[in-house]
Amino acid sequence: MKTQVCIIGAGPAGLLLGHLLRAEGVECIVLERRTPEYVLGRIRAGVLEQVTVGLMERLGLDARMKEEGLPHDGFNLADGERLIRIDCAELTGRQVMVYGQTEITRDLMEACDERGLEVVYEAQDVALHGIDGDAPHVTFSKGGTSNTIDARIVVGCDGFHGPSRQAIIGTGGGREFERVYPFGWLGILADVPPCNHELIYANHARGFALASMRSATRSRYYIDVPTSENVEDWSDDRIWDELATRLGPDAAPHITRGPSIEKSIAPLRSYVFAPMRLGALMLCGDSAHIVPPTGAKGLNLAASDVYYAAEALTAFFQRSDNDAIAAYSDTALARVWKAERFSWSLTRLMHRFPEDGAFERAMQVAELDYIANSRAAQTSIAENYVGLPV
Ligand code: RFL
Ligand code: PHB
Repeated sequence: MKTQVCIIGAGPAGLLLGHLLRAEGVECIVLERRTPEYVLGRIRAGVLEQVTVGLMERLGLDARMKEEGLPHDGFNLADGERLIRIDCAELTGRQVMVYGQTEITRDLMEACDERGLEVVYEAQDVALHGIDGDAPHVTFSKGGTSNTIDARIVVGCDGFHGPSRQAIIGTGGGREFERVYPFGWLGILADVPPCNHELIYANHARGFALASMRSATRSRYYIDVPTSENVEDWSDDRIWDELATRLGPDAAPHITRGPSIEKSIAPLRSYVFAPMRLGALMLCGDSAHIVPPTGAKGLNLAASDVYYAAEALTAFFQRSDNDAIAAYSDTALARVWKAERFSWSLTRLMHRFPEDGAFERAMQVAELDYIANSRAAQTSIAENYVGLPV
């Protein structure tokens, strides 16, 4: 097989990039290790920035998002006593969209046939070759048959555990920056109405909690737990009790309990791999960076990488212009680092770290009080939350 761009991974980054390239007449093939059902079964992001919404609009795949998504003007920080509302719409003129990653992925998947985007699911043993030259190829097997794709450019959209970043590391290239946190988020999804019409991030003496949602009838909640914890030890009742305590007196009376339809623990990590390109291989999304979910930035960063990558690849294949590909890593990383900073600082502010003493706790109290009383501080948080410009 031969194509212009071989994309590895059919998560949101890979599918978005594939559709953007097809819309510009660039040939591409997407290779995905899992089945479509498996990809759709992963419950992840819920909050979309304008960059992500804008790409779906540009593709004309925004109809269901406009119909079912929930535009939010703001969100809340809870400090155990009060709710501090961050009014993003008033402070920045922009909103965020609550629409699940599962739904975006479904919208992108369902448009593949009609738009001629070829996705090979259940592609096993995907391996990258010759990425430091200008004639790379990708090998994989499917149903016991070995296949080779010759491409001009390979884009790694294969998440944190995929082979693309490892291919760069294998050449001795690149540098890793990492911070692992001493807790994970235990998430619960349930078909019950949300306890509040906007998200609440809470810092309570017993730990962090987040009240989020997918729709008016489906709620998503999280609490932080030590990384040693097992999800089997957390009955639904135990999670609901903990949420009611941590979310505090404003929210607790409005929590509707119900059976979980999904329950899992996700570790928290900040990670950046630089550069995000080596020769003919570009990295997008979680393959190059991870943020803790506290700022709702992961999927949105994947979308901004894809935006830059699509522009660069279109210039290259339509006009033989290599400048944007050469600049891709620096351009993408400038935005990535700012989102890393925001996610890290919000994580620091809203969680109780086991190593923290009285001083660190006093810093959290002072910062929350500052935010509660400063329009400048609220504006800074709001502009990062709605997403910095691409
Ligand atoms: P993905 O979604 O991991 O997709 C990568 C795809 O590559 C495939 N793959 C391979 N394919 C072929 N061969 C191989 N060897 C392969 N290895 C892997 C995988 O099967 C998969 O289909 O990465 P992508 O596309 O970069 O997207 C990134 C986002 O998924 C991620 O950043 C977000 O989910 C992070 N995140 C959030 N982001 C937000 O913007 N807003 C949020 O509100 C938000 N909440 C969250 C989150 C992530 C969470 N977890 C579980 C990590 C909440 C949680 C709990
Ligand atoms: C979610 O709804 O899953 C969600 C929302 C906001 C976050 C993280 C996750 O910061």
